[in-house]
Amino acid sequence: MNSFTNWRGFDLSPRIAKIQSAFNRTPIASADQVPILVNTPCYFSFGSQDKPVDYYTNPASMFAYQANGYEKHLQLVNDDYVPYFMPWFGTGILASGFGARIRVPDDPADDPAVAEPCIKSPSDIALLKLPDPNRDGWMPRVLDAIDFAVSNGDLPVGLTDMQGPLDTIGLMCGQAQLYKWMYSEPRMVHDLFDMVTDAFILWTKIQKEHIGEPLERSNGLQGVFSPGCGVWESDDDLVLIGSDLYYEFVVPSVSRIFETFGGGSVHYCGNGGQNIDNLKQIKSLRVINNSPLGKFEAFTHLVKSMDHQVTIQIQDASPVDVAGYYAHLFADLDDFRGIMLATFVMDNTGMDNQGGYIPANWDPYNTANRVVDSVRANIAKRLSGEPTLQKEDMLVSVKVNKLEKKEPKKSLLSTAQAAIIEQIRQNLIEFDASGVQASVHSALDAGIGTLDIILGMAYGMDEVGKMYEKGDFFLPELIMAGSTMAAGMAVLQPLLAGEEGAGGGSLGKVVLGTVKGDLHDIGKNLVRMMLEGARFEVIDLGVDVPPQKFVEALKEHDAHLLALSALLTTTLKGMDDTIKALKAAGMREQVRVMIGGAPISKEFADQIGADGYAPSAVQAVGVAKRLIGIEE
Ligand code: B1M
Repeated sequence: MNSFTNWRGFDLSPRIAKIQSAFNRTPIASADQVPILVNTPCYFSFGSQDKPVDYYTNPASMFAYQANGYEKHLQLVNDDYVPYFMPWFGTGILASGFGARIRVPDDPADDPAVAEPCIKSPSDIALLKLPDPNRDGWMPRVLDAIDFAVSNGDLPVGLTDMQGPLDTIGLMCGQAQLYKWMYSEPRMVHDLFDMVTDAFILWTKIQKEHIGEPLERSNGLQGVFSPGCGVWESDDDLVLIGSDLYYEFVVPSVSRIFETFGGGSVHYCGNGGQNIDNLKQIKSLRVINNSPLGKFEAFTHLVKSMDHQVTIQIQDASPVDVAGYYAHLFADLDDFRGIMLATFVMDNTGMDNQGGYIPANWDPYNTANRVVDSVRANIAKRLSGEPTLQKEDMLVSVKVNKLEKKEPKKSLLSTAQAAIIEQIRQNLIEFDASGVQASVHSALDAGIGTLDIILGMAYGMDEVGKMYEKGDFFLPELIMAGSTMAAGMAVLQPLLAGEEGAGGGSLGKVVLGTVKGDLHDIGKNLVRMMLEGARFEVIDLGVDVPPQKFVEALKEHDAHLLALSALLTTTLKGMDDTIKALKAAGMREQVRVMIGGAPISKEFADQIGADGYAPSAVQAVGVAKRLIGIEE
């Protein structure tokens, strides 16, 4: 399907030419020259309402849904969209080839995703084999869908979802485990990256063989007709890790992939500012596909740092406040060379100006046209030197928090004892687990009480937490600090058990979990680590936990604190349902409920009658203590 310039009577050549010029980064003289591609209908299920029930089991159904939607789109929307068939089966395809189990959603408005990691310990890695795409995991489903579309359809066919090696290994190991191993087992993690990179390349080549396209070109990448490069990979987790780890483990692997396919596109959501210099190091990088998620300054910084060396695709969900969102997004840009809008409209969900998703009651095609008009109008203003924002709408620059220098508390410890506590703090912020254990032993030998030793570690944790909030540390460093603290606590555990009743033992039991329908657990695991570090006993029920399971666990463990996490707007309801289940079981009075996760706000917590809300894992400890009546 090489000369795809006309489809079902629509002339696509002017659109293709416009997209080609964005890939060539041709200077832009008028707003019309910036390609705007609005994906309606979305190929994924999140935020949709009418996906056929057999979407993931019947290639004919997936094809018909997409093709019919594109036809309607071409009739109704005034954008530059060029359709292709996206064989979409969720984000876990490559990981499933290595043995990760895919959770099949009950609800057609939900996407398949990896249910749990398949690598539990470093020794499992030695047993891994390169996947066989004709046999392993969900790879054969993708190939069947491609084969169906090639033989029976009238659309060009693109690659499936391509989570890159960083995300795929994160799904295989669990992100927290992976980040720990990056520090403690770097050789092993390098071997894993080599193997997953080989598998990624093999998997892409086989899809291309089935599609019948050359290595260095692709019909479509992530919903976008992409004449400029052969492959894409999602590096969503680059927002979670700092630049040293990304440089060491990811840059060589993605470079190898992109060199094999004549250039490629990296996708990530949100603010990846710490890794922009690393992105520039990736060989044959042609496109950055970013969902700014309302991080306007970060997006402007990305565009300016890239200095038109690559094409930049903006891939946010359509905002509810269409005019306001794009006025902010383009406020500080005046050169639109190589910029494309590649957004998507969900049937019943829109994005707020902070990147959170909220219910929307709209006609997607009409919304798509509003997006097109607003983007063109804002770009036209910037090209003619006009502001897109009134002065009062300008964003106030984000304040960078400086680390407070705390006055050391007056201590009853001798100078020698205080030096040991300082050593413990130092071991903790250097993630030195054996060092912290040795220092804890020295502290006990020097007659220091367990509570002072824990305070020394907690002070180090507090410092790490502040560096995380300031953006000097990232998720892996928080995880390393947590596991260093756990090593120190292991030395104290037998003594704490003896001190129970004297105030030295557990502060209380907490039942924790991510609510039904939601598989995100990175934040929840951080909350567990922080609570355990603060001496709570945590009963972690994992992810996708139905309300009744929370109720049963609270009864079984005689726990009075319930901590709920959620990352998807669509699963927030699970928190409300869980509180209702507590009421139905007659337990609401005895149990305090705290909630958290990126889409949660204090208002939402109040609305569903939760007792506490914490915006971060660090703050979760304070909230938990307050709820059980401990003032800090
Ligand atoms: Co998903 N994902 N994801 N994802 N993912 C987001 C969250 C998203 C914002 C990306 C986007 O918009 N493009 C979006 C959600 C939008 C929304 O609803 N608001 C999204 C989506 C849509 C999806 C899928 C639906 C995509 C699809 O398949 N179509 C799908 C859903 C699967 C499912 O759950 N059913 C999906 C899948 C995945 C992966 C499996 C690939 C992976 C998850 C891996 C895992 O968790 N094991 C994943 C990831 C990694 C992300 C991003 C990249 C990172 C999320 C994260 O872990 N952040 C995210 C995009 C982004 O943020 N750039 C995205 C770091 C973590 C430390 O933060 O969890 O907020 P967070 O926790 C914080 C605080 O919120 C707080 O403490 C933590 C640390 O301070 N906190 C609490 C959390 N819980 C708390 C509880 C408390 C107190 C504080 O008290 C009890």
